[in-house]
Amino acid sequence: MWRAAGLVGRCILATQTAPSMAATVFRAAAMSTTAGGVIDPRRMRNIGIAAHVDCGKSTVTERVLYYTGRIREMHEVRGKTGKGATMDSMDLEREKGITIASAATYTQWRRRDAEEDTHINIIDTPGHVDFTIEVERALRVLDGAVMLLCGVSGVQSQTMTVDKQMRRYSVPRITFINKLDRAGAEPDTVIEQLRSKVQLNAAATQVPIGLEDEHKGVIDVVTMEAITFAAEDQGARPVYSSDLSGLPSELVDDAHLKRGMLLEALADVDDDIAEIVLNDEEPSVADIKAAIRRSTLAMNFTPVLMGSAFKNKGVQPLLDAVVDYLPSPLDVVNTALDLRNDEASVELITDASKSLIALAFKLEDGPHGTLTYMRVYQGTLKKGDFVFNVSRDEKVKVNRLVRMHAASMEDITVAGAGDICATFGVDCASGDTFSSSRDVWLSMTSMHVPDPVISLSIKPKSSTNSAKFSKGLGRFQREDPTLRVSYDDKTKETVISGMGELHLEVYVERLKREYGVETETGRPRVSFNEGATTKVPFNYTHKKQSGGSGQFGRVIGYIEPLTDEEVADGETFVFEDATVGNNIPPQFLPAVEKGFREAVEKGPLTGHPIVGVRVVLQDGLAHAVDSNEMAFKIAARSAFQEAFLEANPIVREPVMKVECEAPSEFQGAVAGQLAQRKGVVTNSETMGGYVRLVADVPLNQIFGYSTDLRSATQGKGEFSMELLEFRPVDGQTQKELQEQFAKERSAES
Ligand SMILES: Nc1nc2c(ncn2[C@@H]2O[C@H](COP(=O)(O)OP(=O)(O)OP(=O)(O)O)[C@@H](O)[C@H]2O)c(=O)[nH]1
Ligand SMILES: *[C@@H]1O[C@H](CO)[C@@H](O)[C@H](O)[C@H]1NC(C)=O
Ligand SMILES: *[C@@H]1O[C@H](CO)[C@@H](O)[C@H](O)[C@H]1NC(C)=O
Repeated sequence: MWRAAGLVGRCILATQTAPSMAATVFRAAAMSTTAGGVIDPRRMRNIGIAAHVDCGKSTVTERVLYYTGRIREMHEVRGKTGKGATMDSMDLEREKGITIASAATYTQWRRRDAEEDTHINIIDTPGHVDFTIEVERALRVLDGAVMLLCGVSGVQSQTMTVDKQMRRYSVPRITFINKLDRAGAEPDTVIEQLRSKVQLNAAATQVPIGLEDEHKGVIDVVTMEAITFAAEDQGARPVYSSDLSGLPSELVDDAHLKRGMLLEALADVDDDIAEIVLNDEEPSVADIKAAIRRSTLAMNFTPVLMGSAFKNKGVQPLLDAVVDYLPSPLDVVNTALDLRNDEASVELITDASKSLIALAFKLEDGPHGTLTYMRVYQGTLKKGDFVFNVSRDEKVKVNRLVRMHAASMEDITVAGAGDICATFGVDCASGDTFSSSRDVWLSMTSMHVPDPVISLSIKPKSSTNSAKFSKGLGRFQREDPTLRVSYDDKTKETVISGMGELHLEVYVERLKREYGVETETGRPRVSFNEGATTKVPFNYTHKKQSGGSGQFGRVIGYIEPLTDEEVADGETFVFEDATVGNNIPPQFLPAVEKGFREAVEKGPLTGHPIVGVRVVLQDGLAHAVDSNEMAFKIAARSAFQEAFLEANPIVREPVMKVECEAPSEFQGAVAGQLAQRKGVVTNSETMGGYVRLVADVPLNQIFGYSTDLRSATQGKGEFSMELLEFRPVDGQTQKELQEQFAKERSAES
């Protein structure tokens, strides 16, 4: 759908009036023959709305799209109030159209008194607790966030999860307390909780005019203006008034009090405002706004706004705050990894005239094919251009560029640095980096994919679903390199492996929700591995003389564990050819290496792979007639197997770094459960009624932990985990694993 005419004019005008923009940028915009142009990154905001369930994220997003003119009607969001049941199918269809399901939605907002629009991309932030690569990428492409809280329930343990995500990815945020119309709304309490429980330097920039049924609007304590919203026009035209005389005096007093608290909170972290306040001077509105912006970007302050999205109150001032206080792409430092230089980090420059670096961060299957969402970090992505897939050294043509609106899609010809757009027909994986030429080897994502730590057999409940099942898994695999899908020939089962129980559960759930495939899964299995601990020489001869042509091959050398540095670098197996002379004819060397590689695939103790060994081949012997590739491969494999058993082999298991949070009264219970699961607590801290415990726990001990934790904490505890390292299991466990493997093997034969 084309709705670009107005936009073109504005964009070009915008570019012209920005004197510091590079001249090349302007040319790029002017040259484009159809709609679109490069947007000045200073007038761009890429934001996420971070909230846990039921805070009103959908309602807020919908009101934002309504007030910014992207949708024409307000709907009850997803018919939760029962209205949905009576909607006819056309309404449902329309409702679907505006459901903000897309990974990024574009809109424009003209801030009060501003001369130009700000271009806002709202990025959908998945709310999962665990840190899958997909969550990580979504959070990575946004520059700032609006954190939503409910004015009644305030800070909950899920808020802590949201907080952790924001901190982890260094996302500056503003806070909006929603639902002030609800009985029991207490914004002051919520702000107090933000300060004490979440430990944010938070202060109100608004006070409510009335709460619950009486909620009419807010007083902006920066400008000391009352902002009210009329019910008749669905709050579309907020009324600003600096005459507060009609308001109850307690309310005005409260506004003055909160203004003082705001200045105090800012003075704590901002020298400029501190100086003004210390000199007993009155800071100007501009001074205060600048200080709020600086300290929000520095992530040592969050301004708190409030209202009721449902009752159409407070949304426009929130949008103004997005423009005023959240970072533009120019305010954020982004780096890429130089693949030709040991993944050294390189700072990217948000400049449309530089060479292109763009990241594909999300794939979405839609009626028109697969849509690939991209964030342009540097340079300009143009329709018709060829871009290079850095991960694969491949050239792809960008046939179509679009911007996703709430209910429609707009074709564009260029997207400049800082912008977010989508492409069709670029069949790639999420996480791929694109550049403008073969000479640029910068990548936004590391090529090191961590090894999976857990696996699960999985099959569709009904065989009629097997096509959808494969399609879904194929898609997830493309999106997430840490998810592996394999087929076990022996058991005839599909096996998925990944970074943790939750990681796999997310995909099992997504198969159900997005592909309608119910599945049956086996017991999760931990990915152990085996390793050598000492250096052991080998001298192995494979010899067979049975009737016709025989087989002969000898390999001499040693095996040894890799150094810690090599392991840290991600090495798992190293083969070194240190032979001199031609005792092993060169044509057989690849077969020798192949034999060693086959040997490490399945360790003799537990059947899990052997990692962290080096094989050094020093010498060998061949026979003029009987030597061949097969003979050398077998010699190598057998040599390794013999030597490995003498190298004091060990079994290692993944040990996770587990972070738990729960109200302090449950500290004992949580610590006890961790100890029961062989966890070692490495850190614990309490903050405002909450305790946070960090522990090293073997993954094998974690199964079912989320249920246990919930029941021990009345549902208030939460945890997340990530791989810390692989560690040798204790002697007893090793014995058990070996016995179990031996039993399985004898059952097979
Ligand atoms: N009273 C009141 N209710 C609201 C407000 N905003 C949202 N709600 C209601 O709260 C419920 C949840 O709102 P949603 O917008 O669906 O919240 P969400 O955070 O997207 O929730 P999930 O979709 O479950 O993640 C709905 O019934 C909304 O109508 C508000 O400002 N006041
Ligand atoms: C780019 O490279 C990645 C990683 O090798 C690959 O998975 C993807 O399919 C490639 N994309 C294209 C468009 O070829
Ligand atoms: C390897 O074994 C062979 C046969 O047993 C022996 O003749 C040879 O000397 C050994 N080589 C080394 C380096 O030990």
